[in-house]
Amino acid sequence: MAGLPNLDHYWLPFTANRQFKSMPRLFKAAKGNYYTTIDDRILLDGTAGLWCVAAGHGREEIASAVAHQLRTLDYAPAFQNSHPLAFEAAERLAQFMPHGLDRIFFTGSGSESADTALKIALAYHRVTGNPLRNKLIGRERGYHGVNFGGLSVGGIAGNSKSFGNGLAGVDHIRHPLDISRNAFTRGVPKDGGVELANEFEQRITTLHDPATIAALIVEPMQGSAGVVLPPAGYLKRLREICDKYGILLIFDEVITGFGRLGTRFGSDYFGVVPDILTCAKGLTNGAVPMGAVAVKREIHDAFMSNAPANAIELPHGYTYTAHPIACAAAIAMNNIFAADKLVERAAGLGGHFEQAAHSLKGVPFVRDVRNIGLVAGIELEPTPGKPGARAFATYLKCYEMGVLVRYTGDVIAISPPLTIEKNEIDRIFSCIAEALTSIAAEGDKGLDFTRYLKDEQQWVVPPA
Ligand code: PXG
Repeated sequence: MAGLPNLDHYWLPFTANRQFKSMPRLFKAAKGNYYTTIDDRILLDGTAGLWCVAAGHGREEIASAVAHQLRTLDYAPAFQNSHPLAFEAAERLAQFMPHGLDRIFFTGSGSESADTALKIALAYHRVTGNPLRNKLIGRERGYHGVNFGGLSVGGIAGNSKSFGNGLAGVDHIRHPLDISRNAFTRGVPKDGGVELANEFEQRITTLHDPATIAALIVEPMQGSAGVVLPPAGYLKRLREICDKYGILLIFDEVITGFGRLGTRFGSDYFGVVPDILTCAKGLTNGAVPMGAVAVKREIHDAFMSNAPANAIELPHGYTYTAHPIACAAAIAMNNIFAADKLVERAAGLGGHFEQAAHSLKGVPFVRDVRNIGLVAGIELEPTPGKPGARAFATYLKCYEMGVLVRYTGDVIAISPPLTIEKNEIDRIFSCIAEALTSIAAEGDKGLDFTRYLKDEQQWVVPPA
């Protein structure tokens, strides 16, 4: 067993730091669909890291491309200069994108992609002579990262309430989750999509002048806020309303991109093409931080033809835009998608995955199972006064049993690498069933997190 590092200095993101440091969960290696922890547990990765390791861990193709690039060109200035891999990565990504989204702006993350997309939308209207189109619409329960733009159009109060007022001129439409009507639906709910989308039109016409709306941003499937699926027809109707009023439609595909739904993008799954599409995560298999914004050619060209000659068309970008290492990883990942037929693989596993996920119906506390592609959300009855406690206990019990699951609120979210095998899918869901059954049997004791991971707790070096 490896010793614990000094835990004092690192401030973990989106983590209960004090609790974490009382029971640290540290990974030291990963290969294929498995992690190894520093106390040599082997964990089946039910979450593809954080939805990002689509091709499984430790891909040699990515490692060698990155190592080679580091030794050849470690960095090139991103502004006013560039390097060939930036163009090659953009070309490959454009070819992978839904038809028409073939102009690519690179970023360093999903959050940067969201803010970049919002800025492109606002600047597009300005450059095409509509500067009054400057309101942005998001959705309840939407997650578009943590920067101020994405936070403002996002719809999770817990993420934004500590940080002031955010952007002005932002509104939100309703989220589509309706458990009372749709619990245990397999795939997308069949009914209500058009009516729900019509609420967007109703809202912008009664509360705003639609001619003041720059863009609507939605995730085709809401991942972070608990796997919320759009009912049939919903996204198509949003597209129609955007077209009717000249509003840009942005799909945030940070989670739904790169095969997660059994198609390359959520756009392909739903047959709806946005004007702007953001992605990150699976773009490099999570191996190197990178995000991208794909833009319709007409939008890009409007900047090129309307800005004065020799002027910077879009005053936006990052030191690490199209970083050579990230581009090398993205190109290697693009090769893997083709060589391993990963999207087709994910599509082929969808039926088995759905069956396994829905086997949880009837297991203690399970009030809904939602699934699409290789994503499942298992919503639990919350413990009165202790929101999230059951899901946290389930996560810890699964960890003890050798399966990594993710929880958000009272929803367990499963999103394995697309390289997952059928027997591994079965193991993930049977482990969750076993965890919930034992938590139910243990009552309050089952929710006492200090009982879990005793081994790790022993590593904590007592203060001198
Ligand atoms: N948009 C969407 C739709 C996302 O899901 C981001 C933007 C931000 O990406 P970055 O790279 O800035 O983190 C995300 C990120 C979870 C979970 O468990 C989800 C995300 C990140 C971490 C955990 O649901 N999504």
